[in-house]
Amino acid sequence: MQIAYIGMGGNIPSTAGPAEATLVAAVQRLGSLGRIVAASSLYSTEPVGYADQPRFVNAVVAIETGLSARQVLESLLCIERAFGRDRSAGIKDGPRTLDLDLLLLGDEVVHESGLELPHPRIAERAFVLAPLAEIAPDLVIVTQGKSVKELLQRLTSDKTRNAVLPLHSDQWRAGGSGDIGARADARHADD
Ligand code: PH2
Ligand code: MG
Ligand code: MG
Repeated sequence: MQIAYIGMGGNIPSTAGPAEATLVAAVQRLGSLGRIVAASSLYSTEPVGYADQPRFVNAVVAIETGLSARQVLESLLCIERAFGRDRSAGIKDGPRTLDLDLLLLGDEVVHESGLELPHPRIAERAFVLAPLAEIAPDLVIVTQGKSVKELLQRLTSDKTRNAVLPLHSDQWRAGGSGDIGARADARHADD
């Protein structure tokens, strides 16, 4: 078993509703990959790469899984399609209903076509590092030789102040990710 960290994002409505509702529904589907052990808050984030589009909703979840990196990737693509993602259409870095990125799988380092681990752009993206820092601040990204917290500090400046804002969402906390908090509380009560 290893921990897979999955980046979630979206900025246009899917059949599940607006991006927030898509992520709520999608995290439930992610339960089919293994046991969800942590989920960040949702964040409202400034689009990176292609500016002329709505803000994104982003989050990161951690899943304990026995699947291989390829198997995780295939499952993520399948869930993206279920929420209307069409990879043959659209602009690079442009609007999307749902994007699920495999960021890390344990300490695996992989350089294959269509599959790079750790995710090659992890250190440049506050919309990934901020939610990841919420659930795994001391995790070291082997290819960077730095922890998530250190990488995020390096990115944070006045310019990026409004780029990544936590979003309060009852829907998200009441959905798949809310169960995690409840389980942690229950465990604490038994201790
Ligand atoms: N995803 C991209 C490109 N730009 N910007 C934000 N804020 N959030 C994303 O998830 C995102 C992006 C390509 O996957
Ligand atoms: Mg992607
Ligand atoms: Mg992406």
